[in-house]
Amino acid sequence: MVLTKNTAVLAWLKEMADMCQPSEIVWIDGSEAQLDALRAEAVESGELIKLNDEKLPGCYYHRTKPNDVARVEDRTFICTPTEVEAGPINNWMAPADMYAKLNALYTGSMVGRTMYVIPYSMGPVGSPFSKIGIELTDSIYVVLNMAIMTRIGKAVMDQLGDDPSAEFIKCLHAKKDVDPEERYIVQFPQDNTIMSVNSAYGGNVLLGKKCFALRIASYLGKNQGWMAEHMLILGLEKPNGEINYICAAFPSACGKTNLAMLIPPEYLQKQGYKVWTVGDDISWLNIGPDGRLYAINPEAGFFGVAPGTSVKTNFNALESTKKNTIFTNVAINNDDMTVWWEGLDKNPPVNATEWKGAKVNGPEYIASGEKLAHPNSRFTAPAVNCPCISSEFENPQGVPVSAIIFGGRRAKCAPLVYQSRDWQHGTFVGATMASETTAAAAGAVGVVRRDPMAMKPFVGYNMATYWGHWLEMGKKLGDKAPKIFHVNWFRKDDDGNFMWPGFGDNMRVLLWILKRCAGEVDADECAIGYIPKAEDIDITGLDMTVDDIKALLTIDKNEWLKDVNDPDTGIKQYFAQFGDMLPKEMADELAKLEANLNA
Ligand code: OXD
Ligand code: MN
Repeated sequence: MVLTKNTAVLAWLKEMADMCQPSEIVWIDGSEAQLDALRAEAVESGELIKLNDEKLPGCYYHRTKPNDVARVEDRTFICTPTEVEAGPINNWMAPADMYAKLNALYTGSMVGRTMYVIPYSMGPVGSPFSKIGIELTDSIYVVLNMAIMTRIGKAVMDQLGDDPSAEFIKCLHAKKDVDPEERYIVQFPQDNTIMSVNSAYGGNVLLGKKCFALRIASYLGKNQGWMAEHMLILGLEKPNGEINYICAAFPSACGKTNLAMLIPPEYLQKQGYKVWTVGDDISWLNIGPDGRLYAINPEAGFFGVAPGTSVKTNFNALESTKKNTIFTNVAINNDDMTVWWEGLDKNPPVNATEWKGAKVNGPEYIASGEKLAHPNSRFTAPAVNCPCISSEFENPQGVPVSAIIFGGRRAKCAPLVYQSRDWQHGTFVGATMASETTAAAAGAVGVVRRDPMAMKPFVGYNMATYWGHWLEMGKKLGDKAPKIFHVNWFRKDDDGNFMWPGFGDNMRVLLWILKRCAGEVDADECAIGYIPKAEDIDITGLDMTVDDIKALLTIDKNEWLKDVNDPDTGIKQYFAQFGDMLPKEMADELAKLEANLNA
């Protein structure tokens, strides 16, 4: 059944179908009956494996090709009319050349296959801040994941309506041969178009997530006066019932999902403190009628990294995966058809299937140095499963943001927490964000990688223009702007030990941040901004002293000057690549930082 009369949608669909030549076109209406039939079909074909329906009701398993297990930044393109619009840190190709290349790849790619038409809404259907996409795909796995990660179906088409000028994002995905040499993930920001080919891995094919909700949306936001950010959203409830909302941006794999679902230390729980999750990965930020910044989570599920998720590290994420979840590239316990991954517990299954599909003895396999689950194996879990999901999750107006936090993994440089002087300085703090590589990844340890606002792989236009947009938003927000902070949970002492316990204890830092927002606590101004007075970070119940907190808050001026001037990884060097496009305010802030450090 065709779900729309919108002539713009139908014309585009015809053009794509004529190119891909599917044997059948199926509209996804969002009904459970249709999704159930697709699950059955995918189990029949082997695309999905049904898991234990008592222990993991409604859960399925999927395995991707070993060459197709992660986002591919080197094959991701921003095709703006000119190269300068895409900027120096995005891959670029002229749109006409890219369309020609892609059209050749898509031609006949769905012969003998079904093209599914998925209407989806990023954000609650009908929210003034939500946006609509339509993804065409030949993968049932994509349909079923999109059904968890976004709001799909007929209600979305009804919301779009019949006006051919109504805005929607055109998304085309063809699995093709999953050939890594011909894999392309392409955004055409000026055309509201996303094209993905030769992959079946989530981040490359669930086109609502990184491709739309960050790359295309960041570009729309610049033109329409809002922001799309790689940020979690959490609500912190005080014993008196007041809830303040915080957005936080950390580079991929730096613990956004863990912070979003934080469980406070016991002594704070007893006092009545709670944390509520609005989102774990993406925020869309709009200025509300009262002039404050409001956040919605455009997603409806969590596409989380499984390894490392346990009862201890993230109880709420684990609980979220107990029903109606799709697991990708984890290990299977064949004794009871449940799932396992490194870090879940200390009992790898003996009768296991590892992520590539080989039957192995789990403990022996691990002892030989192998991994049962791929390090980037994932769960796709509905947000409604999360025990701490916020009551505001579906609020079409979003939640008012009190604080924005940036952060990274820095062994030495950044203190546990500091506050920027104002929005402009906060924009600079975000723009100069960096994280260090760990021993877990191949290559040198401790190498600084710049990842501005955690948006390096996700900004849909020139990063320098994006900083300019941040500055513009700050001007519009004026004194209603959220306060901007920077945190570092990963500081190490001279022996290489982490100095801060992290996880639930990060709540202690959030409480200081909210006190600063409410003007309830003083801070010391230093070269880089405002740092806490050590005694204002609550250490109740921790095996730490005020001196330990002081050590976490020290600023080593030489380390900071190196961060500014390092010829390979320094801020100056990083900014230089943007040439004239760099906003003057960012150059001014850099000069101020250097002068402060030399004073
Ligand atoms: C993600 C990422 O998958 O940031 O969320 O890579
Ligand atoms: Mn992310």
